Amino acid sequence: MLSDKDRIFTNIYGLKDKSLKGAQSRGCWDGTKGILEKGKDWIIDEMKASGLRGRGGAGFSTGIKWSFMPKEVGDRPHYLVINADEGEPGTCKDREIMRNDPHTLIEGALIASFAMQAHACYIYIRGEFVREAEALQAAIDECYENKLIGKNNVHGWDFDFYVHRGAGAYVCGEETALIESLEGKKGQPRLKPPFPAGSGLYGCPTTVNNVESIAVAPEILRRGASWFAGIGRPNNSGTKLYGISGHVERPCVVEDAMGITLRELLEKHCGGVIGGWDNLMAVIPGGSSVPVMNKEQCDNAIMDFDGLREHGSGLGTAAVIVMKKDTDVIKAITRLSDFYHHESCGQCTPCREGTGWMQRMMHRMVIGNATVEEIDLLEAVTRQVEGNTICALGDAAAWPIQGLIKHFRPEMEARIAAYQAAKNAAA
Ligand code: L3W
Ligand code: SF4
Repeated sequence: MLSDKDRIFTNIYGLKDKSLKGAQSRGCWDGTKGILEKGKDWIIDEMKASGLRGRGGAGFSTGIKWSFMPKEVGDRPHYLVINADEGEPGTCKDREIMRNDPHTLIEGALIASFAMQAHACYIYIRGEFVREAEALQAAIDECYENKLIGKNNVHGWDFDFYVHRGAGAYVCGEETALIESLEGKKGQPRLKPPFPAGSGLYGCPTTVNNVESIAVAPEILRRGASWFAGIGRPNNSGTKLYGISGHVERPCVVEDAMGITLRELLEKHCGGVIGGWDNLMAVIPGGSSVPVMNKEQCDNAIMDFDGLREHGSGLGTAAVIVMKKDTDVIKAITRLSDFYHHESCGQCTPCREGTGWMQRMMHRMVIGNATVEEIDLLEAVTRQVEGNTICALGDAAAWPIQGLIKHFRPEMEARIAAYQAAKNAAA
């Protein structure tokens, strides 16, 4: 269990003063210049040693990602881009950072930019996050006024921070679509490689990181990599913001240790599942892009990358969507199929066509207007989409359905049988 002193975010519920003065009283911007004076190599090595894995969903090592940037700046400027296009269904953790603890993010952006020799950071914020963009801009303005950032600032590293508001496309959370959109183009993912570190924003070396990944960096560097690495399990270290929604008594966003069990997470912070643990039917543990788990899997689920992979699911964005026993899980996954079909950018055929096929089949499955053989056909469609697309949206559309078929096939077959019975009775 995470103690209060190990929490990085001290104002996640907005109960305290979020201004610069308030943030400084809680330790933010403390010793930032000293961190920069230790040098970029020290910072990157420390981030690697902390074991921090990207908090946007993919879990790639943050320190290793930073190390991919060219060591010296040549004729192309370096950029840091922060992905605040938080659009994954169920996910609302970065929103709380920007709204209530924005100085953690700005300080992290300065340090990360220095480590990667970038003088500019663009934050791409979801268009719907109006209040968050305002709160962030107010904090940025305070930092400029107090010379914490900007030209000739007190930290000795010229650094500008720009807020760019998105316009509502989920796919712009994919890093290369985000870059295209920042450049003023249609937000469609690019083929990788090249990765952004080689050719990113305006064709220049760029690193794209999630909000939480950047916001935790200052505390990791202040307290030391071994402190962060000592929380959680090897390869799955640190604290984590979990966003819990659905059928719990008190949905919330909370920071706790990686490696906490799912049951403890729900019972400690959310008052448990409505109707008690035995009333649980299913959980999507990491935002809508990871497979749904059944009750038996939930009984033994450990909330980290490896723990959830053991159950064929994933930590993703750590957005935990809880469903109690009377939930129509087929309908819930159908709703996700609608979402992915709507959000497909359409540039690759398996995703453009496949999300439509999956959506249409799910709409028949939800009322049972299908045959049992078509469940296998649906599974085959998901397998043809998975891994055959430019970006992860195709996988994200396929995996929830695969999880449904794997764990809730009897429910699907019963729905089909009931539909047939009703049809026969009416005939
Ligand atoms: C240089 C290499 N860089 C990998 C970099 C790459 C990227 C990162 C991870 O995200 C996840 C998915 C869902 N040289 C590199 C390299 N990189 N190899 O590392 O890359 P990758 O390809 O593993 O994943 P990704 O496409 O960036 C896919 C999640 O995103 N997702 C939804 C996310 C939603 C939110 C939100 O709402 N906040 O984040 C949808 O699919 O979990 O696993 O930076 O460049 N050799
Ligand atoms: Fe666009 Fe889908 Fe292809 Fe991603 S997988 S590039 S969203 S069509």
